[in-house]
Amino acid sequence: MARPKIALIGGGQIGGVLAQLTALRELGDVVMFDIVEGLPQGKCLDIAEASPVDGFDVELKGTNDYKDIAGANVVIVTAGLPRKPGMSRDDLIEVNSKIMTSVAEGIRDNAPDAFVIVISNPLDAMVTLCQKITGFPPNRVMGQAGVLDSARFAAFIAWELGVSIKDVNAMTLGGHGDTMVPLVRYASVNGIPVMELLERKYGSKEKAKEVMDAMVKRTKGAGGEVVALLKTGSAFYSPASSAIAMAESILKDQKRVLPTCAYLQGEFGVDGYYVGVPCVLGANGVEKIIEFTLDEEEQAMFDNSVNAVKNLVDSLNL
Ligand code: A3D
Repeated sequence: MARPKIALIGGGQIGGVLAQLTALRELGDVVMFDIVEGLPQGKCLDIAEASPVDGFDVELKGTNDYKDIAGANVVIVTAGLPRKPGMSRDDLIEVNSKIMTSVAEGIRDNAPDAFVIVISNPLDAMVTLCQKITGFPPNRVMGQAGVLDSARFAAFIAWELGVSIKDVNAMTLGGHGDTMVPLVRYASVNGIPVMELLERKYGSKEKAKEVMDAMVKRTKGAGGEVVALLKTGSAFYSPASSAIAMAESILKDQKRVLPTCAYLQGEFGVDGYYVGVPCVLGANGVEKIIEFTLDEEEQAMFDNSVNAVKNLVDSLNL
């Protein structure tokens, strides 16, 4: 049986880590496309030359020709500019829309059966554009943001409580921007509500809320925190890990429940927009959108986030 084929569009910071993780986990053969000549070829050669050390049996090929992505099972898109300090993700919309248009055409014409995971920012708008141009069914075009935003939230909780990140469960909903909604009420350590644990740690509801509010704020600004430190680009290890978790769930039909930027058709009261919600990811891509009840405050925050996504996406005039 042929090995799965994973095409990476964009061979920059995230693209490089995606290629390395795909190889280390032997998810399949890698084709990395970039418009810069030599960049994807060099990165793939570099990673491939580590295969005798790390012991992985996959092929890695760098290319500047879209024809080489033919037959890809999964395509992960990182083509586009990242933020610099002081920029919002939305500031990237003009330049990255142009890039996404050519990328989506390349995918449509050369890998018409692929599942597509978009990472390029502004995420919710870029996924929407990618789906419109490829014309692929929405279950095959999705965005990575929620796995990362949720991982950041979970990491802050684990560090605050001094417990293993393996036992923390936390999720964010909504768009990939400052309006995202970290779900405090459902955050738990092996099912025990995080708010109860914070209350026990600090001895009062007020202090617990103060600590949680700070973690929520940090989660919403976590991308910017890394940008401010790096100065020359944005986070790349954690976004790559997050997209690989999604790709792996699809390639291995794991049916993991992962927060995914998915096309909503009435779910959570949203119709016709891509927004971050929990989804079952399996052999058919986004197999199911998992709905659950939000309380009044959560719903209001979610609606606010959806409105921010709508404003941005509507500005594309698709
Ligand atoms: P970077 O290292 O600049 O890599 C981008 C690559 O895209 C470069 O190698 C470019 O040569 C390439 N490229 C530019 N135009 C094209 C084109 N037309 N076709 C193919 N390739 C092209 O950036 P990065 O890897 O750090 O980030 C990539 C994108 O991911 C940016 O838009 C970031 O804002 C975004 N990002 C998203 C998240 C999410 O969680 C959603 C997190 C971090 C970064």
